[in-house]
Amino acid sequence: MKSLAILAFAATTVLGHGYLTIPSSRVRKGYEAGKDSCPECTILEPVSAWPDLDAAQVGRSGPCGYNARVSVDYNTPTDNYGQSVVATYTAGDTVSVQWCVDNNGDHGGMFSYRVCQNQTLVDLFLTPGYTPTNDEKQAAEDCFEAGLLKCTDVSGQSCGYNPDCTSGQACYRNDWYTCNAFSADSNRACQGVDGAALGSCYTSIAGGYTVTKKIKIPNYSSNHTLLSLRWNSFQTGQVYLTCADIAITGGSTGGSTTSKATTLSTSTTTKVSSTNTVTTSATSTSCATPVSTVAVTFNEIVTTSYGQTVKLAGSIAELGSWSASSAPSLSAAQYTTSNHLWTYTVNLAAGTSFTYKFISVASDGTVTWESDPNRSYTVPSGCASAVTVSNTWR
Ligand SMILES: [Cu+2]
Repeated sequence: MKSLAILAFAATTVLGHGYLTIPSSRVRKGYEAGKDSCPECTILEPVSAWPDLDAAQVGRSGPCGYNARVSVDYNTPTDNYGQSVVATYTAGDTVSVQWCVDNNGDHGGMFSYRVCQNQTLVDLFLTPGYTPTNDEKQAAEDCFEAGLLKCTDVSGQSCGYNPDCTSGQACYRNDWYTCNAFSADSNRACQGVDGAALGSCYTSIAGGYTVTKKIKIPNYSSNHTLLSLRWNSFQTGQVYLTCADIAITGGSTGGSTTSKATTLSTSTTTKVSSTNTVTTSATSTSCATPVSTVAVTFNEIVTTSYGQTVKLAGSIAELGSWSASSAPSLSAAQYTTSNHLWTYTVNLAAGTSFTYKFISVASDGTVTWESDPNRSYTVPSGCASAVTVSNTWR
């Protein structure tokens, strides 16, 4: 491991961004408590954010976000947020929600609100002091994606397509919410949703604009769950994830609301099975003409020195059936001093599930495996013929 170091993306060159403000997100409460000086800087990067809105794996950001500027993981409840709800909604009701976009970082794109109806998974994010693993964060994210609160579920709300997206692209969908054209002369990008005045909400960099939409609360009950906002940037390889602690009453499909006392003991025993279950179920077909083969691009951020090779070993034959010598090599063609990116694209049958790890092979042949646990992935069975899976060496 001497020759490898995880690359830290210390700073982003693009200023400004956004976060969930109504209901009050953990990020907003962290800012209000003085724990976060840049609430709009909770960013997942660098990832493939466009045009496939679901392609990016969430990594340490999870569904609640990680702010690398201030090193705060919002997936972990603290005294300032996460231990009580900020709003109680009634199942089936239509309510207004809002996020705030910074004037210097209005990257356009699309956004979605989601509720994960698997209380066991959500409880991992409600346990004070507990930081979910990256696999738990991804399992939860898959559950949130499956729990999309569709724009089109709100009667009377007009749901448009993004002007920067063309028919046939994965972003061409109106169940997500869309910002206006990135280069529009007026009402441009996300500011264009409300057309609100500068400073209508707080951001630390250049002042913010509100972005307001209506969501329909799902038919679900929980005395403590999470509403997550995911904004995929059009301009940059960035995704913004924030969440708010909410309650939902009156739902008929009632999720069992695990008490705090039992959360810790159950969560530790259900991690692996819940990860696998959710990953599989989240890839169910939702497409008129599903593709049979998907070009899966694996991105791995890993700092290497001259002579090193990075390979992708996994449980399926295409990835060498766990044999380091048979595992395919990644390409360093896109590796730069500022972006330590290795990539590999492989055609896999839709629906294929497998586990994998990246390995590093030194010039003398010494093999270094990533740390446990194995990564897992299921090739989506949908319309997308190409997807990107983004990872960072661990
Ligand atoms: Cu930005």
